[in-house]
Amino acid sequence: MQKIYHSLAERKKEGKKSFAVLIDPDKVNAPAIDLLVKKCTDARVDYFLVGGSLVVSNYMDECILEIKKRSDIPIILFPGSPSQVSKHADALLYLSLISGRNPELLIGQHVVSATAVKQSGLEIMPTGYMVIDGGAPTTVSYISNATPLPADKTEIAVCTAMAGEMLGMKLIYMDAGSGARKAITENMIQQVSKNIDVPLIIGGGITTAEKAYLNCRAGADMIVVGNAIEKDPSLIKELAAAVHSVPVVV
Ligand code: 1GP
Repeated sequence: MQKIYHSLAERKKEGKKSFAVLIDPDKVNAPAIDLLVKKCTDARVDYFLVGGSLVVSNYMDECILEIKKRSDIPIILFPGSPSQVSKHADALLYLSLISGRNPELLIGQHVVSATAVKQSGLEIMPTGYMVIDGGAPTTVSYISNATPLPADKTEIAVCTAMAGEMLGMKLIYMDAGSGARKAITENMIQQVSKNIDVPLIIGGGITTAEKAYLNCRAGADMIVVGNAIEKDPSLIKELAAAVHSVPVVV
């Protein structure tokens, strides 16, 4: 059953916004996970995303198990490569980099890893992944070998998201890249969200509760934050509160 997707779609229908904390397995250990999970549980974080454009440690499975030991918050994989598929998670963002023109990330790696992904038993959520220029090269822009979508070309973003949805993607994820200097503009979020019906995930360079709030007001259904929380875990509470305080508009 598509349990997690169902919850996301329902939340969107009800106009509820979600907050997800991105955990990079390279940057945590058990004590750090312990602290993080406590803070996320207290702040009523909706989802954990686990993964990254480049994960070099061998800590993926263990990291997920450590989180699971401590909380019921659903864990969604956000993999930079097929090697990051862990059966211990609850669901997988099955990413196709639709903003780029690198066939490997549109379909190539999916073919190579199809059997393993299917056998993982994970809930698969087909996701149109769009990397938006965040003002400086990010790991994702380098690793993907694909040009990010220009930050001011709103019409290209809209058409890309629409095409992704019509191709059958169940989610659209617009990402300025981890640690982006400039997060995605509210204008782009608003235009894209107006033109698609599937849930819209926004991440990359979000460092304040105000930005998270404005992004949701503009039409984001889920906000993802990684870097800012790694630097200051006390932000979790205010970010989650800001996202959850957005008035319901359906
Ligand atoms: C990156 O969208 C995520 O893929 C989160 O970005 O680390 O900048 O919050 P940050």
